[in-house]
Amino acid sequence: MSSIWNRRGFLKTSALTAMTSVLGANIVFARKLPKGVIPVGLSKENLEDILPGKHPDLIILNNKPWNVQVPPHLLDDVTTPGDKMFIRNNGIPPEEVNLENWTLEIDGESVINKKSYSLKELKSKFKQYSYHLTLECGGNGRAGYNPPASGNQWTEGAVSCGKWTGVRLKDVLEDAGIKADAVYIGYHAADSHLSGDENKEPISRGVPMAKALEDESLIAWALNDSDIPPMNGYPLRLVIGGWPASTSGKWLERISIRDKEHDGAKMTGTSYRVPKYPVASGQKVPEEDFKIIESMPVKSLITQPKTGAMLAKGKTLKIRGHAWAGDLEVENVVYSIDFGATWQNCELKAPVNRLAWQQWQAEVSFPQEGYYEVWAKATDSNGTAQPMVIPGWNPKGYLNNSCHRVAVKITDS
Ligand SMILES: Nc1nc2c(c(=O)[nH]1)N[C@H]1C(S)=C(S)[C@@H](COP(=O)(O)O)O[C@H]1N2
Ligand SMILES: [Mo]
Repeated sequence: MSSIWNRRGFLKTSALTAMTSVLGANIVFARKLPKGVIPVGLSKENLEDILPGKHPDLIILNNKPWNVQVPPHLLDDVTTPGDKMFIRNNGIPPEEVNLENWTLEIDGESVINKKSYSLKELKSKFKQYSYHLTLECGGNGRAGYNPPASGNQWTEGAVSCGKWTGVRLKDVLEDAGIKADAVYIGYHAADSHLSGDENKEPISRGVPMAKALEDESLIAWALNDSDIPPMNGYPLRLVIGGWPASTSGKWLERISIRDKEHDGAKMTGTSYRVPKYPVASGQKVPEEDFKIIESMPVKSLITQPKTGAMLAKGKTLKIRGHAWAGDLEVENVVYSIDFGATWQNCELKAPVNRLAWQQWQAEVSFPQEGYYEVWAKATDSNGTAQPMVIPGWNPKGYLNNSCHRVAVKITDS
C-alpha cells in the first residue's frame, strides 16, 4: 500500500471499492475528488479499509495530510507494533516506492565526499543495530492548551516506542567524511508538498551534529523486524529517539551535513520552537524569542486501565503504563487517586536501551465507592517532574507533558 491514488490522481479502484463498502453508498462524484482528499464521511469509519495495516480503533485527526493518533489503552505494548504507531504526515507520502532504485545521498557544505548508497549497500557496508526508541510528536497534548493553538489537536496518542533496525547515522556520515566546520544535519525526503509545488518540501528538519553522532541515531529500514509501515516512512527513515519526532525524517532520500543550523522547511520561524522564556496564555511572542525544541520533556502514559473503568468496591486495580524523558532516564513514577494531594510509588523498570520508554505499574486500592481519577507523574534523572495540570502555554502548543488522567468508578457490587 504505497498509495490509494493512481498516477493520474484518481482513487485506485481497490480504494474506491473499500470506501464505497464502508460508506454503504456509491461515491457519485468520485472522479472529481481532488488527489489526497478523503471523503469526510469516512473519517470516523473503519481505518483498516483506508489505511491498510493500521488498527481500526486509531483516531483520525486529519486526512489531508494524514494525522492519526492512538488511544492510550492501545499503547499498552512494551514495543509498539506497526499497526498502533501514530501517523504524523506534513505532506503526501510517495506513491510508489521502488526498492531497487531507492538511494540515500549524503551531501551538504560540510561533507568531504558526496556519497550515494543503494539500500543494498547500506545493509551490506555498515554494521546493523537495533534500538527501541521513543518518538513523540512535539505537538502531542496540544489539545490541552487554552487559548487553543492551531494545528492537529493531539491528546495523548502521538507517541510510540518501536524496535528500529538499521545502521548508525554516524557510521554513514563518517564514511562520507565530516568537515571540521559541520554543525547540523538536515534530511530531505520523498514526500511531496500539499500544494503540489514540486519545488517545495513539506518538511526538512534535522539535529545538531552531537545528536546526529549518538550511537542510537539510526537510519532504519525495519520496525519490529518487518518493513516499516508505508505511512511511517517505508522504505527508509531517520530515527532520532528522545527528540521531537519531527527530526526523524520518513521516506529518507538525502542527508545534508550543514555548516550552519539547518534551514529546511519547518526548521525556521516558529515551527517546532517555543519561547525562550515563560509567557502568559495567549501572549504574542516575537519570532526572534523562540528556540528550537531539542530533548523532549519527562512524561508518562497510563495504558491500563482505559479511562472510564469500573471496579467493584473492595477490589484492587492494577494500573500500568510507560514513562520517558527525552535524552534522560526516568527516575521514578508516582500515582495519585486524590487529584494530586498525595502520591504513591509505582514499580519502575529500567529502559531496554537508552532512549526507550520505561514500564511502570502499581496496584491501587480505593477507600469507598465513587468517582476517582488515577493520575501518573514521572520525574527525570535531573529531578524534574511532570506538571500536574497544564505546563506553561506557548503559541504553537508544543510540549504539553502534564499528568495523564484516567477516570475510575468504584461501584457498590
Ligand atoms: N518525510 C517526512 N518525515 C517526517 C514527517 C513528514 O511529514 N515527512 N513528519 C514528522 C513528524 S512532525 C513526526 S511527529 C514524525 C511522525 O512519525 P510517524 O508518522 O512515523 O509516527 O515523523 C516526522 N518525519
Ligand atoms: Mo510532529
